[in-house]
Amino acid sequence: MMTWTPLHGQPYQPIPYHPNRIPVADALAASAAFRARMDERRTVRMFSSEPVPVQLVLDAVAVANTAPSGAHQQPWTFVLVEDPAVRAKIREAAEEEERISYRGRLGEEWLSALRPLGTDEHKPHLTDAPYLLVVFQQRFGLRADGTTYKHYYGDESVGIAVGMLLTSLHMAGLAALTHTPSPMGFLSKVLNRPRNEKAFAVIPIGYPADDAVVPNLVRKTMDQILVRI
Ligand code: IYR
Repeated sequence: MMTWTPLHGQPYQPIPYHPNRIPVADALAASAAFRARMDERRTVRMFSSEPVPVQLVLDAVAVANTAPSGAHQQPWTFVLVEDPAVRAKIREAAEEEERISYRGRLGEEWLSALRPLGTDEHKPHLTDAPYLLVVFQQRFGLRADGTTYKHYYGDESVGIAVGMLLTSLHMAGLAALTHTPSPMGFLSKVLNRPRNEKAFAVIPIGYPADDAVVPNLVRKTMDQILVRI
């Protein structure tokens, strides 16, 4: 395997691609099983502090890194935070922003959309879960010499990568929460990120607490979400 350098400006140099063809019967069985497993995924806000093998999280990040991205620029950086002091700082800053949000900044319409989820400004998961994974979006490419180049479809690319990350974590039996404290500028400072990166999501990862509860949500049905023409 070659080491990564920006593709930007390089010529088109295709290579053959022959992935394993899965027999249809196996594919149907595997996809039905996968669909059922994914239907069990829930966003969790109550975590156990029970330790989690770090390899499970590293594998999920490696899967996220396989996501398709605009011009294959992979405009993401994952910061895995275990240090309790750093996590306490993040929790303090996030709760301060959320207090302002929940006490008026969000507005009545947004607050009533959130009511069924039972969320509020208290964010114990930021310190309870064994890991906090902070996902940053690289707004532009930054070379070692300080020069920059444009990144394309950054929001879409990082969104897809986070989707793949959440899928992997779930398949490893882990719970996660896609938390987007707003504004998130404090994360760049606390985690000392370079000027081309902005925080995209904070993802606590761990096992659910023994007494965890989740909102009683119902998913849309296939006829509500799929149009076949
Ligand atoms: N960021 C806030 C509010 C919030 C917003 C949405 I949209 C949610 O789906 C959930 C929460 C918070 O984390 O509480």
